[in-house]
Amino acid sequence: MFSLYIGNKNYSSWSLRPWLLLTELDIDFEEKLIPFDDGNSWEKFRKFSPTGLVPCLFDGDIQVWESLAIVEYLAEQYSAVWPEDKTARAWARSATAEMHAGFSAIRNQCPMSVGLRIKLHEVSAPLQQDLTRLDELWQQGLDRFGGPFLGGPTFTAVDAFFAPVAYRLQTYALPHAPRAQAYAHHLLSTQGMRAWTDAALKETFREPSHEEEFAQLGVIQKDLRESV
Ligand SMILES: N[C@@H](CCC(=O)N[C@@H](CS)C(=O)NCC(=O)O)C(=O)O
Repeated sequence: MFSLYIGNKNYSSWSLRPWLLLTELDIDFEEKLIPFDDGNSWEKFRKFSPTGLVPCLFDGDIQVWESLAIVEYLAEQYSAVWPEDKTARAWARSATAEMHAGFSAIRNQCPMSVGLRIKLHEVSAPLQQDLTRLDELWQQGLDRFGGPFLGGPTFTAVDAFFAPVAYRLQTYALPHAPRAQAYAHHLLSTQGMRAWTDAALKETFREPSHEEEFAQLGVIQKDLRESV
């Protein structure tokens, strides 16, 4: 059986990706949630991950780190990881790689918090550019492959990679096109995302550095997490 090491569900966007893929594809795995240590997790995480980062997957004694490598490792055993159609598969791999390496303004200026609702002080020009590209990319996938997922009728790795963005659009009420909104809503309503959301909202752990960052980014309007 697989073991997947992840961080706190409220914060850890990279952990969400392979966790959601395994969950939505109904692949059996053991979840190993190791809480962050407020910027000092490196030594603790190095015990199971060579980069000191989560996620990290074990398949027996085979260790796979980096979310994209985990997805490709799983794809060797489960064809449902990528869309069946060759064109959709090529598009999904490209969009997934773009998410993994790009969208840095969304990732850095809107860190993931499942439970907070924040009104940003400003939507910077780089953030607006990422949002414009996101609308374009999502619309393209949905139009070309017929939805309701980005690569066609089934949930695949490309949806898992954009799942944290669905949380970010919700948390920061980021401006986006109606089509993108409908897709984000659809993602948030999958059984896997509902399970992740429920668990994240139950977490009583708070990482001070993350919490401080949220408070600096804008006005916190709601905190839906269980109180500490
Ligand atoms: N490129 C890596 C990114 C992994 C990453 O940055 N993980 C964050 C959590 S979302 C982490 O482990 N941070 C350590 C910490 O905050 O102490 C991947 O794709 O897996």
